[in-house]
Amino acid sequence: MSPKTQTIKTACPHDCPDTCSMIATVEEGKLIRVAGNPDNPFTRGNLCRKVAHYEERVYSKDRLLYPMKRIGKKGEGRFKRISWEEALATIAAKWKTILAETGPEAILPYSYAGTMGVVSMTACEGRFWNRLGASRLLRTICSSAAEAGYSYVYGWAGGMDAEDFANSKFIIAWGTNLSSTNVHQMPLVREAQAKGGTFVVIDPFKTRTANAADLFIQPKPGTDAALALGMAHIIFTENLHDEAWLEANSIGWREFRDNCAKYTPERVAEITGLDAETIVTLARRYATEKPSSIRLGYGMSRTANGGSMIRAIACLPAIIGAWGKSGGGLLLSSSSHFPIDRQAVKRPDLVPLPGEPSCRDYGREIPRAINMNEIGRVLTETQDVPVRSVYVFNSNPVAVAPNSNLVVKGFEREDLFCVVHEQMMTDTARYADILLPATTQLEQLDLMRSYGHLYMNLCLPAIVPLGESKPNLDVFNGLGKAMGYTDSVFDDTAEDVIRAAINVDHPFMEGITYDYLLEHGFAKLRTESDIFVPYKDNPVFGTESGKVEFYSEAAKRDGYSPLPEHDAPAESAEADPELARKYPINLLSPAAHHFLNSTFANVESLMKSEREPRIWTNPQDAQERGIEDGDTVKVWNGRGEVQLSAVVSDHVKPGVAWSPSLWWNRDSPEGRNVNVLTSDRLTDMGGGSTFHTNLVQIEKLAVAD
Ligand SMILES: Nc1nc2c(c(=O)[nH]1)N[C@H]1C(S)=C(S)[C@@H](COP(=O)(O)OP(=O)(O)OC[C@H]3O[C@@H](n4cnc5c(=O)[nH]c(N)nc54)[C@H](O)[C@@H]3O)O[C@H]1N2
Ligand SMILES: Nc1nc2c(c(=O)[nH]1)N[C@H]1C(S)=C(S)[C@@H](COP(=O)(O)OP(=O)(O)OC[C@H]3O[C@@H](n4cnc5c(=O)[nH]c(N)nc54)[C@H](O)[C@@H]3O)O[C@H]1N2
Ligand SMILES: [Mo]
Repeated sequence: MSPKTQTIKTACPHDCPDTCSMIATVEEGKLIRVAGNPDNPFTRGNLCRKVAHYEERVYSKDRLLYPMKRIGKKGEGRFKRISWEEALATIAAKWKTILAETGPEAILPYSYAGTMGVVSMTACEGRFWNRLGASRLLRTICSSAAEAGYSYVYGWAGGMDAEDFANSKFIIAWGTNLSSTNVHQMPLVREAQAKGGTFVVIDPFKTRTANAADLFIQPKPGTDAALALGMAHIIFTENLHDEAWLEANSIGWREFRDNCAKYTPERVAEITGLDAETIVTLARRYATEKPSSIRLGYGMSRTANGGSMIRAIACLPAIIGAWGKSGGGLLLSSSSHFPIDRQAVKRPDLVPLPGEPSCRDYGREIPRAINMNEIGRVLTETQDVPVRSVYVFNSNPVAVAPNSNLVVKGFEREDLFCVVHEQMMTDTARYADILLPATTQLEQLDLMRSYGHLYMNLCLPAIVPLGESKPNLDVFNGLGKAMGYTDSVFDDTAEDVIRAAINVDHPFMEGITYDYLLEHGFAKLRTESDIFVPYKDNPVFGTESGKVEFYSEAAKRDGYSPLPEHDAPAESAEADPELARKYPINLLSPAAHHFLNSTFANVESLMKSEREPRIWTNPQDAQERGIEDGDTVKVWNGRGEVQLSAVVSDHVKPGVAWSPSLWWNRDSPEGRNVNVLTSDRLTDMGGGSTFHTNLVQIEKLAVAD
């Protein structure tokens, strides 16, 4: 290695369960390459296709390098360079006017997980916005339905150690496409298979993950609650449940058992479209080939009945007494295992000072909350306090939010003062009045938790910021000062935030200090055993009763059935036959292999691999419409219309189509991606997104002669 070559320990910041430990190689100040850190037992030295050539993204021609102000029409993308001083002063002046005239709830931060950093995401969602008293954003686009469904059973707390799947005899990947979305989980699955274990995939689409499965089960979308309750019924009737464990650790299991009796194999077969035999075999094997485990994804919960589906599936490991034993249980998310000091990071104590405009002027104790899935409606419909300004960071709503024709209409509003802080000239950035350049993770200091494993990573900056780009925290500190706030919190550095975050008295954090992380880069939470086995001895769950709640008073209070049930998702043939006659195809729109939501969808090599905006349709549906493989098709419903290239394939069953997310509007035919079709209806629980519950019609696009 030449003396001018340096290696720096960092981690991938993107919204993915794997959160890989990375080593960046820098030569003369330039990022040459990134590699997976071979010392991390989960990363194992490998990066996914998307991140393996991260230098392509860091030095992308789309990078924003200077603050700019709009000089063209909204969305046109014409800007003029300005200084940071002018940018911050313009924003502060505009916001002070809005504060005086309408109050701080007229200002809406819109952000998600463009970076998952404790500094750049968690701290920046709180702090400045709390002090301003702005509208709160309900960050529901991804995981909230699943969390709500899971919580009724267990209270919210994590699950299995991802590394413990290697010790399972029977693994179900249920509604998650691990080979694309959780790549580093797959070697652990293969380890289990090599030891004789069975790997099952349950998905309405034959995914890459399904290709690695010993058993692939393809139910109709939105019917998994029926499948899980049917499995439970078989387990109870064949006496395969663990009665001693249920007696000691749960409430309501007998009522649950009795209620499951209506989910007979025949009825479940009818609902799911599976053979009764398949359902019975799956239940028996799951209950007897122990230890058995379930990897549950957030993906499938983005269905109108997603909360109920997750709730029903979550009951299964408790029935068979899978918890507390290595290789058994379930993993939805590991994020709640990380005991960081959220108060110190987010600073909920910061509020507008007495006499300053606040939500109290509207009779509210805390600022009103806006569901991010409804951003289109919120920006276009009358509100008691109108949204007059939106500040977007860590997100690209014009491309990623559902019902996007309405989202665009909102962002087109001439009277909406729109600030976007971004790394790239995204579809959303084009709508900014003031556009601010953001650093990438390679240019900033941060701390990463993970929602897929138990390793914490310190990310050191590898290169100096490109152009005049700045990290989120620096911008919020600058905005705090421009607003005239004198609170010392706006002098905090990223290192201050990280040190405060990990300064907790918790056994999982023993010895994980800033200095330890500086030296080692990453650390696994210090759980009792190297492989964490939750709910081992006399477990206490996070529910009101402290037990697993098959019967949930909390659910009942919230207006749901106290016992898990299957109900057909809204906007399905069962729930709305009239709509289904017009739009007979159920469109699923999950993660693309080579993109991460809309991130990486501007990296040329990855665009090439993803080919073009496509839709998978069954040969029977295609034939009925005269569609051949490769044809351009028009896909539409009451919300809008897009053009996609057809892949005629039996990877989907008749009546179902699949279009991965997400191409930029910029690179989509007629400037519109699949989210024109997706619904802004919320899930049954948790106010989540419903990217998989959309009825559409498809036809071959007539070629003009
Ligand atoms: N390559 C890549 N990786 C990613 C992402 C990405 O966009 N691309 N996104 C990241 C993010 S933000 C997240 S939240 C995670 C999501 O990761 P996953 O949880 O794996 O989510 P998806 O791939 O969106 O959806 C998973 C599967 O759910 C299936 N599905 C849809 N409806 C149903 C149903 O009713 N029942 C069942 N059983 N399955 C159903 C879809 O066909 C899909 O294959 O991945 C992260 N990783
Ligand atoms: N049709 C369909 N739509 C979907 C989904 C789907 O499955 N189907 N998935 C949904 C899901 S699960 C999710 S999580 C959402 C995700 O939606 P988003 O959170 O909007 O995710 P991305 O598209 O990855 O956009 C993140 C943006 O943040 C920027 N960014 C990254 N780091 C930083 C930083 O440090 N500072 C600033 N200021 N910006 C930064 C990136 O450049 C990128 O443009 O999309 C949802 N949309
Ligand atoms: Mo997500």
